[in-house]
Formats: sequence, C-alpha cells, structure tokens
Amino acid sequence: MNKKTIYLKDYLPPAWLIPETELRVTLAPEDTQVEAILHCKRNPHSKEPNAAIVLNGERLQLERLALNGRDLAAREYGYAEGLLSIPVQADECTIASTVRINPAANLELDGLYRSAGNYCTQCEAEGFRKITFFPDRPDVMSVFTTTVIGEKTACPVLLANGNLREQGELAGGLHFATWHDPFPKPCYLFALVAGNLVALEDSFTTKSGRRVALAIYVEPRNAGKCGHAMAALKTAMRWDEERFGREYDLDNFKILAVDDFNMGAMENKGLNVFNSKYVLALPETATDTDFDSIGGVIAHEYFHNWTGNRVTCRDWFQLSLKEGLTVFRDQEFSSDIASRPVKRIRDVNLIRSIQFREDAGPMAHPVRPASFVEINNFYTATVYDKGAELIRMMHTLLGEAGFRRGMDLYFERHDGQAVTCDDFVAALADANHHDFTQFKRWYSQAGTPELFVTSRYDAAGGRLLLRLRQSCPATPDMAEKKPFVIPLALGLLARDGRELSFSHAGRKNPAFLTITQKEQDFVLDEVAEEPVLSLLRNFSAPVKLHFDQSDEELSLRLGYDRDPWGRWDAGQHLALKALMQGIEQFRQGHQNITLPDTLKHGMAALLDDERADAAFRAVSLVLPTENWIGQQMAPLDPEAVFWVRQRLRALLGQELRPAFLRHYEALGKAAHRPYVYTTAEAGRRALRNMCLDYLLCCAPEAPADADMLALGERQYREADNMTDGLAALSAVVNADRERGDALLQDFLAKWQTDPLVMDKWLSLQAACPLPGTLARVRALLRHPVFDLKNPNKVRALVASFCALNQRQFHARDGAGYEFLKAMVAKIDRFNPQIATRMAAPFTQWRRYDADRQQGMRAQLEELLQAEDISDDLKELLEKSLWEG
Ligand code: B3K
Ligand code: ZN
Repeated sequence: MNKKTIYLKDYLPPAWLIPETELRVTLAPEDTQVEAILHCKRNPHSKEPNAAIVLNGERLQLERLALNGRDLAAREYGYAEGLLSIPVQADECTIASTVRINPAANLELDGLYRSAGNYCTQCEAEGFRKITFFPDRPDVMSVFTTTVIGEKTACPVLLANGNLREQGELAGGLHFATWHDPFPKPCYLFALVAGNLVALEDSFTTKSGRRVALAIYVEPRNAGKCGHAMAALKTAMRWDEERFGREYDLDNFKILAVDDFNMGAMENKGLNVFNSKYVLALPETATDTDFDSIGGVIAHEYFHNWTGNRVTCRDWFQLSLKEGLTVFRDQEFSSDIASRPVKRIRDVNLIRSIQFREDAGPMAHPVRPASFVEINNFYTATVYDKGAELIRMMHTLLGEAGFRRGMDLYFERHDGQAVTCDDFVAALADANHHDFTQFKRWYSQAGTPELFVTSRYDAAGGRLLLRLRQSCPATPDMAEKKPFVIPLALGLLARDGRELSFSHAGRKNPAFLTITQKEQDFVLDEVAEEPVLSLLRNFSAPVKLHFDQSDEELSLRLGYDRDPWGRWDAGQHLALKALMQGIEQFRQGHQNITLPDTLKHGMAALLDDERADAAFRAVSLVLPTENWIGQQMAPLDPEAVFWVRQRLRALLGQELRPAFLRHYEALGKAAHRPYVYTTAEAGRRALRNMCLDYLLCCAPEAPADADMLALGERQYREADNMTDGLAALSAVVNADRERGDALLQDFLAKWQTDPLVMDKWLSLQAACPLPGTLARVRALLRHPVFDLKNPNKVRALVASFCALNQRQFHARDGAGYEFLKAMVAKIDRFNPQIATRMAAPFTQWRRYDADRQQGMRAQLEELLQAEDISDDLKELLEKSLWEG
C-alpha cells in the first residue's frame, strides 16, 4: 500500500456520520458476499461542508454500489488507494454496497477469516475495511444490525454483536440469524462468528436485577475446558459493579475461543473473540500462570465494555485512553482477588524489562503518539503498560475516593462518545479540582525519566534533607524534555527495621512527595534517628531511580521494608550489584564469580520468612531478568549477562541446597492433592518449583548434579498437574540435553494432539540455553505440530528463541540473526502484524558490541531491500535504521 505517516495534529472530525448500518453476510469459505446499507448524515460539526462521502475498503471485490437505491456507474464514484469516494449533494443519503471477500485466503487474520474451519473476525484497528466499505475510524459510531447466513451443517452457530432479533431457515440448506446491537459503536468493535461450535452456558444477574445470558463458544473438542474462564468472567462482572459501579448492558455476553489469533483477545461489543490460550484450561493442560492470565485477560476484555466500548477513542492516537485505563483496571482486579504485592512485582518487572527498553530504542513513542504509519505497530508496552502507570499515578495523586469520583464523571460526561486522553484527564481534574496540566506531559513526552536522589541526615535538627534531580533522555521524536510530575512514595526505616515516623510541610507521614521541578529539595522533619530510606514505594512512578544504598541498607530493606514491593526491589538491587561486579570480572577474563554473603544471607532469610506468603517469596527469589541487567550495560554483552546470572543462580542453588531441599520437601507434603487452583496453592507450587529450579541449576558448561536431576525427573513423573509437570520438565531440559530429551519425548507422546500444550513443548526447547538449540529450533520448523501460519506456534518457537534465549540468539556466528531474518521475511508475506512483532529484537541493535551491531544491521538492511514488504515491517525497519 505504501502508507504515509499520519499526524495527530491533522485530526479532522468526520464529514459524514453513519447512525445506522445494516449488514447481510452470506458465508462461503472462498466467496463470502457482504451486502451493506449505510444510512449517512452530514456531520454538523464537520469543517468540510460539501465533502464527498469517503469510505475505506481493501481487498474487496466490488459488485454493486448504489446511492439512495440507484446503482452507480463507475464514473459516478472514485476508488483509489483503498478509498471509495462518492460525491453527494444532500445532507442525508443511503449507500448500499455488495462486495465479495475470500476468508479462506485471509492469513493475516485481520478482517473476516477462518480458524479450524470456523469463521471469525478481527477488526481492530483497521480490519473492518477488509469486510465492507465503511468509514473505518473510531469516531464514526453506528447502530449495527447484522444478518449472518450460512450452511446449516457447516455453520450451525451464527453470531454477531448484540441481541438476537430473528432466526430461521432458508432454501438450499442455509439458515440465518439477525443480531441487533442497540449501542452505537465504531466498526472496530464489530464481530461476526459462525461455525460448528459448542457453548458453555451460564448466567449472571446484575446488581439492578437484570439477567445476562453468558456463553463461551469453542470447537467441540474443547468442550469442558471453559469452566475457569466462565468463573473468572462472573467474578469480573461483579467486581466492576462493586469497585467502579459499572453494570453490564446487553442481554447476553458471548466469548469465542479460536486457535488462530494475532493477539491475546478482542473486546468486540458483547462478542469477545479470544486466543484459545486465554480461555481453555484444565489442571492437566494449563499451568497456574495460565490460570492467572486467563483470569486477567477475560477481565480486561470485559472491562473494555465501559472503558473502550461505551466510551471509545476519538482516533487511534488516543489508544491508551482505553488500553492504559483498562490495563489499570485489570491490574486492580487481579490485585483485589489474589496477591496485590505479587501482581505489582510482576507488572513492574514487565515495565522495566520490556517498556523501559522500548522507551530507550528507535521505536520509542509517547503514551499518546503524535504520529504513526501503521497503527498496529503501536499496540505496545508503552501504550498499554506505561499508559496504565499514568492512570496509577493519577490514582495515587487523587486517592481511591477521588479517583472514583473522576471515573464517575468521565462516564457521566462521555457515555456514548468517542473522546481523547485530554477528556479523560479533564474529568479526573474537574471532579477533584486538581490541576493536571503539568502531569499531562507524561502523555506527550517519550523516554524513561531518571530520578537522582541524595540524602543527608541532620542529627541535631532531627531532619532529613533530600535533594532530587530529574532528567529524561532524548528520544527520536524529541530532544529536550520538560520536567514531569513524579509522585515519590517513601518511608523511613530505623536500623532495626522499624518504620520511623516523620513529617513534611506540617503533615505527619505523608505517603508520597510530589516532585514537579528539574531540581528540588525536600526537608523531612521529626526524624528521630538516621534512617534507611525506602524510596519509590510500590513503584509510585515509572522512572529509573538512582539512589546509592549500601549492601547493609539493602539487606535491611529486603528483610524488613513494610512495602512488599520495596522488599523485592531491595533484593533486586542487591542482586544487581553482585551481577554487575560479576560481569566486570567476567569481562576481565575471570570465570570464578563469587556469591556475596549479603546476597546469600538475604536470600536465605527470605526463603525462610514464614511471615511472607509463598508466592511473594517465590517471585522475590528470582534474580533480575536478563533484560533488566542488560539495560545497565553499554555495550551490552548478552553472553556475559547470561553467564554471570546463571553462575550466580548455580552458586545460590549449591550454597543454599539444604534450605532449598528442606522447603521443597515440606511444600510437597503441604500441597493439596489433587490439584486445586487457588491463590494459596498456586503460591505454594510456585515456591516449591522455584526451589527445584535452583536445585537443578548448574553453572554454564558444567554437568548437572545427578541426584538433583533425578529429583526433577521424579517430580515430572509424579505430577498430577501441568504446573508441576512443566516446571520439572523445564528444569531438566535446561540442565541436561540427554535426560531432557527423554522427558520431551514422553511429553510429546502424551500431548501431541493438544495445540496449547504443544506450544509449551516448543517454547521450552527454543528457550533452552544449552548449545545446539538453534539446530533444534530449525528442525522443529518441520515438525508436524508446528505451523508457520499459526501465531501461537510462531511465538512459541521463533519468539522464545529470539526474544527469550538471548545467549543463543546473539551467538557470535550470527546464525541466530540469519534465522530471524529468514523467518520475518517469510511470515511478512502473509501476516505482517506477526512478522513485525517477531522482528522486534533487531530494533535493539545499537546497544550491542560492534560485531553484533553489524550482524543485526545487515539483516535489517536486507529485509528492507526485499520487494513488497508490508507497511508494518517497513515502518519498523526504517525507524530502526534511521540515523537521527
Ligand atoms: N484491543 C485488542 C487489541 C487489538 C489489536 C489490534 N492489532 C485487545 C485488547 O487490548 O484488549
Ligand atoms: Zn485492551
């Protein structure tokens, strides 16, 4: 297509509105007919009074176009570059079109496509234009009535958004169903589903007493795997009523699970379509992590009904309006129903490992981007997760009650509208008489702010002086950044671990200070003794904090910080110091890395700390991610990062072996048999599997301990659930090729007919850091369970190797780079969205040593030179190679 850059500043309201849309879709695998009637009205707020009606359309075979019932000849309209333009004099008119499309050939999985012989749609962001001619932009909201027609035998189930109006038989073995969605919506929320499906049905009574029919549709072979998803849906529906006062609005809520899906799921009004990974779960086939993420994604999509659907985005620059806010809401949901600290730790790990890295690379963009070429490239950690952090900071600044007031006003003002991030912030501000003008810089300035802190204790005055300085690195779109508003949550610890009280500006123990300037001093009064500082509690802002603390101070916080996130963060910091020292030694040629006593004792104490729950201890025992370590290094040496981290883990495993074994045994005895998924049980399994992982961990190139291998093998054989089975399998696979292969064979034989379990099997092999993995990955490309057309399979094999297995992907010979280039080129021919996502590791090329830089850069250039690459991939490649 050769798309051009579009800019937020060029936004114009639509010239025409489509208050009502009638669709009639007659399904056939290769030749589906779509008849559309668009009731059009000039927009009174348009700035172009005589504008023609302009409709988007791509890959459509136009059969008929009529204006007010009269067929138009080709000279009466224009059609070029995906835009159909019809000159109209009147202020109202009806446009009818008939087009033909080919769902079977649709491998980009955008628009109407097939998965396992069934039909489904994906329209966000710009897929509806591949179904019919329509103004494909979120500020055109229409009431849709959809008639789906299909063969009775092949498609017994026919679904679309909204309430069922009519259904019946037609001649020739066909039948139809007509669905009406009374809520005006942008076309990106349209959905149609048809096929041979079975449903798990249930119901939910809303707080005002309305009964909502719930159904989860799956292929017949997956019947019986939806119980957890259904329970999660009902919990989410209740939670949104209780926490946000939001009630569901249609008579039914339907979910479809398909194996072929580009993302996690999609919030189409009343008819969510899901990647089956986020629906199907049985204890034997899904891990605790899967159970967890199913709950989170089900809730996320459900919450979109209010944040996204009832109130939607004016344009795609405002994507974070719905995504950041909905991520915040799903985070709060998970925190309320399970462990708040553990959820926070996981989310912060993601921000630091993925979002910070994105924010420092060539694809960096503000939470509300100012321009883009392909919107699908902006469904990023920045828009989603940093976006959620912005909401969280405003929540911190306003407090729960004030935030809720602001949300209520937002819904009251904007229900049924397509609005902007500014509108959202204005509602929070107005409901609380709070000025967010400076805060809004977070929406328009990219890059991760850095916060430098020094402190001085004045014993005579009982005062603590804090000196703060903030800065934000340049990003490709902006060199100079203005200061951010940073809520800095903090606490003070006495040297024996007690929480110390203090006051600031006359207030006793304020939870946070608000930083607004580039350089700012704060004085804390009534500080009885020289404290140990706990800064950025609960990660109160998405910044990089620079504050020197000794190992002793960090150990104290690891043991006693009242903020669980602060305990975890202190542990990470302590470990990071040891890792960076180790890396320094490694680079000087010393292979004998030592394990500092503070780290060892800190970890041992944490393991034994029965006051803390098991899930918290499990996540806190994980050393900083390779991504986070890598960000502290220039140039980045992935081999050194892997080597030292692995070596340190092995040392911890050896030196704390008795403790790990003791906990491993005790947790095994305490575990509930048979498996139940509860927060407490999942926490116990997580900690026990963490122990196992340490016990089996061996230094790079060193043989695994035979007794420990046997322990892993035993757990694998005895496990009655996927969580324990997979944890054992993974530990053995990473420790020993031969023994791992034997278990992998067994696993394959057991599970080869279950695609989601096979994804785990592929992923585990691709992520294995042992030599020989790339050859294994290449061989697996030809394995019958692999399918290049299926995004889950591609993620399992290609992304697990290129994004998770940094040691092997970045191997000196460049073979990993060659492999990724070939995969990206191949996949881009039929699925640009997935190809572009897979290419992401290359965007980081500038951070590595000269050889690796050269290796990756050559692949980027080669990809760019290929003919006919997608706009998606082209945008990523050009931005990555841009010499700003
Ligand atoms: N809104 C969808 C994502 C659509 C992706 C388009 N490429 C899922 C979600 O965030 O809920
Ligand atoms: Zn979302």
